[in-house]
Amino acid sequence: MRATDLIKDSKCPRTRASECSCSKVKTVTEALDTVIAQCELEHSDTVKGTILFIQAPGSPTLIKGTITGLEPGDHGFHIHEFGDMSKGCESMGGHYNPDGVEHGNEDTGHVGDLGNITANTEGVASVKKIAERIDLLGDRSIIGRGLVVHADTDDLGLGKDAESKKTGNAGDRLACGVIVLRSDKIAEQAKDWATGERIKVENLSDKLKEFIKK
Ligand SMILES: [Cu+2]
Ligand SMILES: [Zn+2]
Repeated sequence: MRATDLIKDSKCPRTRASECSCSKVKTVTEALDTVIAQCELEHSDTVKGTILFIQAPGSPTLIKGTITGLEPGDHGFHIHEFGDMSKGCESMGGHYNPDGVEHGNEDTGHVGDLGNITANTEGVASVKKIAERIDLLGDRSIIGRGLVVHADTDDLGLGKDAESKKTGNAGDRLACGVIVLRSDKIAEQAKDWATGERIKVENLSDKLKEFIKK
């Protein structure tokens, strides 16, 4: 599908909105740029956070951010199918599952399965992931979809009940947000998250991989 077809669509397949903001990612994809997206968590008085997603062509997606206001411990963390917040986090649908598989871990479960994030005793979770199966570029781009933080631990599909293979028994949806394409020029945004210094776009992916592993 071409970008112009998406714009003509009266309903966005990902956000269900009347205007589709995800069409812009098609233009970026064609230009083979590094893409940066972000998600601001909403719908909670206590749980707050901003998560960044970055992908260079041919590389995994790097996910980084901080979430505060959580109960200490593990919390399920997933990409859900729709960036639809018309009924809060409940309208975001199930886990993003383009391959029609059962819920599980980051390697073999739903594409949207990002396992757990762990909050410390202060209720702060630092998120740093190299997500091999998450794409910002191409037909399986997660831009326009939803990100959800859950109340309970995701059992990664290893529980004995049927729900384990569906949702990982991760419980209530505490906070969520729509994953949006950052509109700012990538070159101007390409700063080393460790030092704040400007870095060359062509080295961005390696630099971030280094940082994320620290
Ligand atoms: Cu979820
Ligand atoms: Zn899942």
